[in-house]
Amino acid sequence: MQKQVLAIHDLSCVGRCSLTVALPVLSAAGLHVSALPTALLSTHTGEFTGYTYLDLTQEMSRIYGHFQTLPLRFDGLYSGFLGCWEQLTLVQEVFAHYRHADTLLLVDPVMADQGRLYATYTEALARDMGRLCHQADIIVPNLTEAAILLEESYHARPSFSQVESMLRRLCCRYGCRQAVITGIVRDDLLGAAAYDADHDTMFFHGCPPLEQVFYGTGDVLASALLAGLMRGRSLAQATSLAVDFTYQSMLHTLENGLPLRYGVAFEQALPMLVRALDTTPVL
Ligand code: PXL
Repeated sequence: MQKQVLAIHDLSCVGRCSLTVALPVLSAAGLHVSALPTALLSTHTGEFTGYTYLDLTQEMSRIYGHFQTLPLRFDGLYSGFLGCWEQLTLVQEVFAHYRHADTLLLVDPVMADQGRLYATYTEALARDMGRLCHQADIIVPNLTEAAILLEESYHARPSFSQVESMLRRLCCRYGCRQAVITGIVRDDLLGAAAYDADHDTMFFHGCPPLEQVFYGTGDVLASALLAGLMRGRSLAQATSLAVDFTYQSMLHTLENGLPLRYGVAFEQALPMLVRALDTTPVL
């Protein structure tokens, strides 16, 4: 049976991120993906000015109302960028409604990067993002978001033992089984660190760091991670795959020469993701 995922993110029309990344990546992985858009923007909010912003909270309630009249069943629930604080309650309700024993609930607590909150995010929304993490099986913050969730100050280059401690405390505090922190440097490699609380196992996978600042890589990585997990891969396998896919997307972006604010060329790395999903054994 084809698995179904509900992706709850904004639609930024230009500058590949959120839904314009999540939908194609999950679809390429063979998943049936539906969307619940949180906001409509002309571009994402990093390095663009003058963008339009339409909060979709009211429309989300109407869309969810219609969903409830349909026999929908989701095997994966995936949230990211939210439009405003009021949406937290609605997304919590959607999660509670569609979660069943086998659902995988992934929360990417999108709110900040490099020590700074995103332009449209309020302190209240960031403070309460933990409410969604409490419902999650797996959370995928970057280092800034992990620090906010743990109510501690942000350090750009923590030691790996500090990262391990953050992962353990995130799982303990929010009651999730797994956590992945992105943007981790270890042994001169840049990648993601993953923790499985059920087995108390830690895992890191990285690639050579690139000096440029890319956009939308968190969404590329989290979407590929979810794709791997939904296709039955272990946390370690899915993390490696997601890091490699993100790295390949960044390399293709540099080949293309388009300004980096337009997001990464994940489209050109999709064949690699699909091949890996078709050939990596399900352990
Ligand atoms: O990739 C995270 C993200 C998602 N959506 C919007 C953003 C950002 C990051 O800047 O601005 C609208």
